[in-house]
Amino acid sequence: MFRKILIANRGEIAVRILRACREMCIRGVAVYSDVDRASLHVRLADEAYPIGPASSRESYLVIDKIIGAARYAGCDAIHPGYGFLAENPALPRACADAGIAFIGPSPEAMEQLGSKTAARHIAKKVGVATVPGTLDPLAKLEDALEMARQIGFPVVLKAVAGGGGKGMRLVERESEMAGAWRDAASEAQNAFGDGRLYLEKYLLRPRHIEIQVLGDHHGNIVYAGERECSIQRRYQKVIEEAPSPVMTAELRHTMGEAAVKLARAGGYTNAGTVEFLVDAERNFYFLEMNTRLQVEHPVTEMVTSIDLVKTQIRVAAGEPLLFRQEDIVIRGHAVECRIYAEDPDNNFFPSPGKILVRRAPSGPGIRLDDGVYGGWTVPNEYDPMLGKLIAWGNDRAEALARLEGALGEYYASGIKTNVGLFRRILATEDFRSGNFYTRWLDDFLRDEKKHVSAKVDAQAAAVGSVEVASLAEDAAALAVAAWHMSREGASAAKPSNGVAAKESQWKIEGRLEQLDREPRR
Ligand code: MV4
Repeated sequence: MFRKILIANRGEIAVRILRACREMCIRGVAVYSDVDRASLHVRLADEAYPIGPASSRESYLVIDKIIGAARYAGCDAIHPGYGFLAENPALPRACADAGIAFIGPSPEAMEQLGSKTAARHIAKKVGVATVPGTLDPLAKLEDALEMARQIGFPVVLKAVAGGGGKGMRLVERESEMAGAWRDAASEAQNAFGDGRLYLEKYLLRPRHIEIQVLGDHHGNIVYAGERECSIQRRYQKVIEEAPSPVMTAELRHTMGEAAVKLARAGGYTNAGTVEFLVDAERNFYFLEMNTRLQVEHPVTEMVTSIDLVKTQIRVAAGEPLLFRQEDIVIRGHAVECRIYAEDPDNNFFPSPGKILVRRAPSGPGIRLDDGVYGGWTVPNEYDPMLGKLIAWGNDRAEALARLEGALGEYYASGIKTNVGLFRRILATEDFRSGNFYTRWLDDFLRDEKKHVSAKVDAQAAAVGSVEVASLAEDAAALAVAAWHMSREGASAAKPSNGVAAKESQWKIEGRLEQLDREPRR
């Protein structure tokens, strides 16, 4: 077993990995940028080393600095967490050169399964259904048009190097293709340095369900159930749960076998996730594979009792998996909320700043994986996720009841959080009954706005003033903001002094400005 692991990450995931190290009597080594000097992961580590300026391009993304710190500290392994370098095959290659173990798949498997089109080829080869579309990158716009005519509109253009909806464009009719092609290609070029695109049939209201796989270096690969991840905002997951409310034992088995087949064909080891779109008839289509530990891994841990991070470490050290497929049983239900420092009244704009007071929820079945503490300042430079609140229950209803209670207990002052959003989602009949799909949250947020807008319109009509009616839309946006505030409860920063009052006035002006910038529906 390893003696010392360097964690090439920050925030809650660095803390999570440090906890696994501690349990396994392995020393955990943190790295930190200038603005992370006082971060929780640094405080909880056995050792910590600075790796440069706040910008991740000059710190967390610099392989030489990570390897340098690992060498200096005498680490025998590196865990990349998620994001940053986690899916960059250059890191496992540099690890191999330095004689350090990489806690993740081989660079070859990462490349094979990380390229969306290469992975689609593998899926076809092993007989796993993919969404109809191109298997290879498209050479030119004309090819995209021809393919789209063949499979029928709507279609979606996606980046070969993509992920997270970047470089992705919906094309509903032929006339939209040229513009979509240009936009998607330039976005992909900017984000990934690779502007190549491929094309898929656009599925209308699919669910996003992913399968957790685990592979060791002895030829064993198993699946550890699924996670339902359809509740997303602009391609960012917001709530995840395990099991999926629509899953059956039979479908889990079929999807699990498909995921294992894919992982095996790609030479996969360690923890990975196979994403699928599932339609209303429960047909499933392979989407892409994530060759890393996922943000939402805790819901799987809660329902399987498997510690995914300890398993990753064991597997990377050459140990065989401790369980076979038939040993993995799903027990109960787990739901996770991603808590962000963002302003729900300002389009969920990041809201970093100093956390004044913070109370962590607790109680039966409650788990909080976070990377912050009261008195700490959330930096501007990174993803503003504060942590994840996870509730487990014997069934979905119990998990949701516990989650609701815990959300009520969560308190943070000094910064804005999205906690109020979860309470509104949890209150809907659709969410309660498990009746949702990938665009559900975007539709829900749009309808919330419309609802207030309609009320203001009705009032304007009653007043009979043209001037008032023309202002209705701006007023609606402010009203919805006020309505959110009134429902935020304890977690809203209430203007209790001059400074806060001034800030909210400034924000109202900011919102009005934003209304002019955003295209109106
Ligand atoms: C799709 C799709 C419908 N049809 N592909 C969005 C992010 C990227 N990972 C894949 N995404 C989608 N791909 C086809 N052929 C719908 C989405 C999608 C989506 C997927 C998962 C979760 C939320 C989503 C929200 C909008 C669109």
